[in-house]
Amino acid sequence: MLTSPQARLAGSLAAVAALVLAGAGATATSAASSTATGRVFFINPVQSSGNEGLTDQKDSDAAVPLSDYKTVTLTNLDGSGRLVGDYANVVSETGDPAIATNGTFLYTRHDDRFEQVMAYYWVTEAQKYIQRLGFTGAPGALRAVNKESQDVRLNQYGADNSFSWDKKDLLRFGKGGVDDAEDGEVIVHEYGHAVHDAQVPGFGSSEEAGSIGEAWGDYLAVSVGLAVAGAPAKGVPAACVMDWDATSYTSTVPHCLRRVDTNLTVANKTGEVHHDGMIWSRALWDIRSGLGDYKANRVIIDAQFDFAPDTSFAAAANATIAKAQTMYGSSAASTVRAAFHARGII
Ligand SMILES: [Ca+2]
Ligand SMILES: [Ca+2]
Ligand SMILES: [Ca+2]
Ligand SMILES: [Ca+2]
Ligand SMILES: [Zn+2]
Repeated sequence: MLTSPQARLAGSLAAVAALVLAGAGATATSAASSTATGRVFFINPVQSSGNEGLTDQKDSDAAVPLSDYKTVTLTNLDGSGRLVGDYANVVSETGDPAIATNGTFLYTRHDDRFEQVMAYYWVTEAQKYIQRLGFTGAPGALRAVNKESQDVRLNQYGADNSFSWDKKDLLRFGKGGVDDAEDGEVIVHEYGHAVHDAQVPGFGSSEEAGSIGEAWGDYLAVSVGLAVAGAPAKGVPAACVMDWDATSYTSTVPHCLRRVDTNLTVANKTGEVHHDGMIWSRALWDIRSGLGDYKANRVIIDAQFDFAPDTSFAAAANATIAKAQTMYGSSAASTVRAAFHARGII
């Protein structure tokens, strides 16, 4: 059952500056092939364990059992021993930088280096997922999107959930409530802004475009989590966004900062981009249900190249329908049209 949008939005990410202004940044020129072992949340400990009773407890290790972590392979590292590679360049602004000892980055959540590992892993996995959809820039393939070593900064002294996307093609994660980079869905959401801006510089300059940006970040976070970490534990809705970060802000279960399966339509618009984004993200969720994640996400991402920086919902919906028609034909286009029509967008 859904809680009210207001309840879900209490303590939402309204302070996040979703302004996307910078260019796509430098393109990595050499393939980094080093790997290491890292310890992460997969994609967050609420989603992976099904335990909605987990709480931050002031960043204590005791708050989350070791069994809720997962040991993974960190790929595409440059071999320097730092968390720098083809798709992520992680910098700690305030804490010790994580440096591999014996090829391992094994920290727990009270250690600030844990969030650095999370940021490297989930940014890299998000880019690899996008490339598996075909967006590699190779001859005959779809265009690359943000295929570069994305700068990511961890700031452990930030008083608020100040992770933001600013003018410097930079992701920054703060520590309000649960440290933001302890939730892989927060990381991938922010990465979604970098993706959008790499596709259309300055994207998000109207309220509806800003809402599409928030929606896309939420939807990408859910998509990457399902693709990389698999189905959530029993009882955790797949459509729930930021299950772990939300435990600091929501009192109802399941803990979802937002969802991608609400029944909001344009009649419910409030003018707040995270709220209104749930209108768009539900349409994306329905397109995914109709076409399957592979086809849906190829259409959705490729269409985003055609969105104006200040697009309206309707113009972006029509561009997405046209893309579905081009890539997969009339039946797919009808599925996409129905998803947007159900939200009152067209
Ligand atoms: Ca970038
Ligand atoms: Ca932490
Ligand atoms: Ca937080
Ligand atoms: Ca989730
Ligand atoms: Zn955002």
